[in-house]
Amino acid sequence: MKQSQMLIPTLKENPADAEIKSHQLLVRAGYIRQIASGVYSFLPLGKRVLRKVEDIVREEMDKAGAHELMMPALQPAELWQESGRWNTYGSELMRLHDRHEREFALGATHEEVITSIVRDSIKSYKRLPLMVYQIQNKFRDERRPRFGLLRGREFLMKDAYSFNESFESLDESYTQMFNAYSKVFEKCGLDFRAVIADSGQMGGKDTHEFMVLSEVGEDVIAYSDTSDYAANIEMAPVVLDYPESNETPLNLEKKETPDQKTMQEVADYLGHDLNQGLKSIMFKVDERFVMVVTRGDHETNDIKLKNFYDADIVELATEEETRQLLGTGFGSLGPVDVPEEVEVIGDYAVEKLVNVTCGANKEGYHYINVTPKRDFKVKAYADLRFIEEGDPSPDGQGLIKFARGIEVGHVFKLGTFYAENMNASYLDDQGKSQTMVMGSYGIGVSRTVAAIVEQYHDENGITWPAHIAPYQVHLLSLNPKKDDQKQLADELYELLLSSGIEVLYDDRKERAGVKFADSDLFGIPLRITVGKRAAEGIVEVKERQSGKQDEINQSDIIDTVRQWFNNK
Ligand code: 9G3
Repeated sequence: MKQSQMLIPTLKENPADAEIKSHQLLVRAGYIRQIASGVYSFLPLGKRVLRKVEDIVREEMDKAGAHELMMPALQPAELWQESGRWNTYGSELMRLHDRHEREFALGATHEEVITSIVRDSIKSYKRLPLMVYQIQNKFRDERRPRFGLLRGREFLMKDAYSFNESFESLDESYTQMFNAYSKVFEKCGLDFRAVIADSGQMGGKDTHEFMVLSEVGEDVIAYSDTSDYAANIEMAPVVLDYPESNETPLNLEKKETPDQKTMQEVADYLGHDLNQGLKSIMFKVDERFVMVVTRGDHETNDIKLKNFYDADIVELATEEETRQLLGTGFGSLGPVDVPEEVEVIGDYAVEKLVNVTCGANKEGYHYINVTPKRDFKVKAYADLRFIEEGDPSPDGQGLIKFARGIEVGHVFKLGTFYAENMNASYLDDQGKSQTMVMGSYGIGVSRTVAAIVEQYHDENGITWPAHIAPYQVHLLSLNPKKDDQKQLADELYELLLSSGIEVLYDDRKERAGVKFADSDLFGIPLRITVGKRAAEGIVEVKERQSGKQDEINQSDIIDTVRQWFNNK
């Protein structure tokens, strides 16, 4: 392609709202443009990269025995009412009315649609397992879209669905998809980890997330420093056995703690460490009010809390709700003598404590010498806190460390949730009707493009892996006004094209400096520059990633380019 005829609007400066490298570089290099918060256009260079990633995904899905189809983005509300999810998703599910005032959703995911198709067309065990997939834009009205393509409101996803006779068969499909995902992300050149994840709203049990390691990742991975254990911190279990305390319980006492607001201030005022205080947080869990009590230095894990109650909604109680319930604000909450409409649950780390402090549910007062076993009742003790660095790895090998990750893939064992709710059944080999078992498998294709840029860039721009770049060769003619240079460059362009090499030709009437700067931004793996030595048939070849450059004779160009890519 000739740049003089293309839409590649490069920018010298980072756009104001772009905080991370992938967002900055994809915009500056003219790959994407935002048209609304979290909504992007892929311009020609960006579209070519998107297609390269799609093709890698498509190849591995097809090899895994999945068949590509295309479902609509417009989904009738009735399907989500059948599955029961119309009301479990709030304003994140984008909804609209058609001209007849009928309700629709813009597809955030397609479990309902595919189940409605399969239940009407698959009746016999002989047709299972079935694995289908699509690559299509999804719509999710994120509260805070940010980081460019990493968290958008319309984004490209590959979503696959398996329909199985049994959980054993689902395990096979799941493993096939798991392995296919590993190949996809290896081919994308990504440094990734498959981590044990939380199945969240989807029900089902096992799920894994594929995380690209990156400091700008929103997710935190808890991994073992000696084994291959890795889990999303949301679900990583704490497997500590807390020792019995050998302290003698002292008498409970109420102490004035005037103007001490934070846990640390109270601890300092009463002369103890954070871990000798109790932290009490009020939550609304579906319709109930729950006080979660943790050790002062720990944090409540709201995903574990949600799973403990198998709840739909978990959110912090407001200060006024708390005041109505307990007669005090957040500064001095505690589990001693709470009204029965407040359920108290504690993290395991609290159960065996002796002589600790907690709020007295009275402004400016705290209890000291609190012994949980003696001084307050809990509905239960459970694993409710976030795992921390240094905690033992749940697999019993080594200690936990943290890394940040970008979730680019997620595989789920759904079980029978959708098939039950939507009557997707089949006749088994005894002619008996059975409920189908399902899996669902997603890759964020547009998010993967951004994740690759996060791992492949330098101070001058993007440095794409060879098979992801929008073109293989960037051909520059430095001074098209000089006939010998223009003629050689035009010839080389035709030669490269006719040799089947993907070439972007910078034939613009721009200064050399502009061409080099844009070329570094684009990140195309090989650059061929036609300059002063054109008359001798000599051109310069430069590798974008390594910066290595040579001068070669024009007759060696095709072999040089072919060999370079064959080794990638
Ligand atoms: C919604 C909205 C957001 C959502 C969902 C539904 C996440 C939703 C989970 C999944 C599960 C798998 C198929 C591909 C792989 C992931 N966010 N999920 O179901 F209505 Cl607004 O999407 N689906």
